[in-house]
Amino acid sequence: MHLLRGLQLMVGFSELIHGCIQFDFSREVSFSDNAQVIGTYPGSSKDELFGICASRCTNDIRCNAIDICSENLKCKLIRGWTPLTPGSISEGVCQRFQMKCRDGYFFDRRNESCIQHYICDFESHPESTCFLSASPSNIIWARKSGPTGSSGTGPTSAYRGLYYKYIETSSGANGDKAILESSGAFQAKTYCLTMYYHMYGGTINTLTIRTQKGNNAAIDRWTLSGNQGDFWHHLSGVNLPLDSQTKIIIEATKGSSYTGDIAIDYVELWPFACP
Ligand SMILES: [Ca+2]
Repeated sequence: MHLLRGLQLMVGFSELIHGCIQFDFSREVSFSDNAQVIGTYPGSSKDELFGICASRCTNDIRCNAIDICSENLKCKLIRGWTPLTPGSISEGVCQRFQMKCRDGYFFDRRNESCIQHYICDFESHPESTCFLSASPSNIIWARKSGPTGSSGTGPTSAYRGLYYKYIETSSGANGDKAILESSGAFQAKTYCLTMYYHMYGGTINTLTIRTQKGNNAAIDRWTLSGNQGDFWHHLSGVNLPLDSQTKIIIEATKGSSYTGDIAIDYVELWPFACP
């Protein structure tokens, strides 16, 4: 704790460079583990070593871990290190700390840096990592924890965390729509959207993901209708060609009765095509 707090103060100025703000302890390693060392620096205490190497690592795009070594009081910058099973080895005289990206970023090994990754987990509102906001529509995507208000429809809990978004179908008309839209501008390339959806009930209508460029007609990218059972399902990936003028739309359509609650959780948007 003590070390991490000191580190965050030391590297705070550089967090915007790669979106990284902390190094988490991973395991102990041997001082002679030199395979991917790209720099070794001396210091007078472990705290000082932490500050020296964390700051250098954050500013070196090749670096993604640091070793703090009691032997000879040195710290090391580690390149491209793949996390192993956390734990100790007996000869460990260095503590290895893996670079972590701040919320909304993930470590892209190909480019060896933190790149932006959107997540809508609905655990807070507003949510800084989320790319979706409400759009004027007949009914709303409501944020909810626990079961929905009706039996025989909707989830009993979130897929992840406590909160999810859903459409409440106890009021409104058949065919009413709830719409979430992306609010920012994207780079011109194909993104991959993944999410969890819950479509349980006798009058489930339709969930649709589409893209729309400016005022052009929207294009359906994925759509599903009808009762899918009382489960959270994983949508493993939908390719979305985006650019600065193209938005993402997630639309749920109400069915004929109150047993049509449709829910989503943990929507992620990755800055590359689906694998
Ligand atoms: Ca959630």
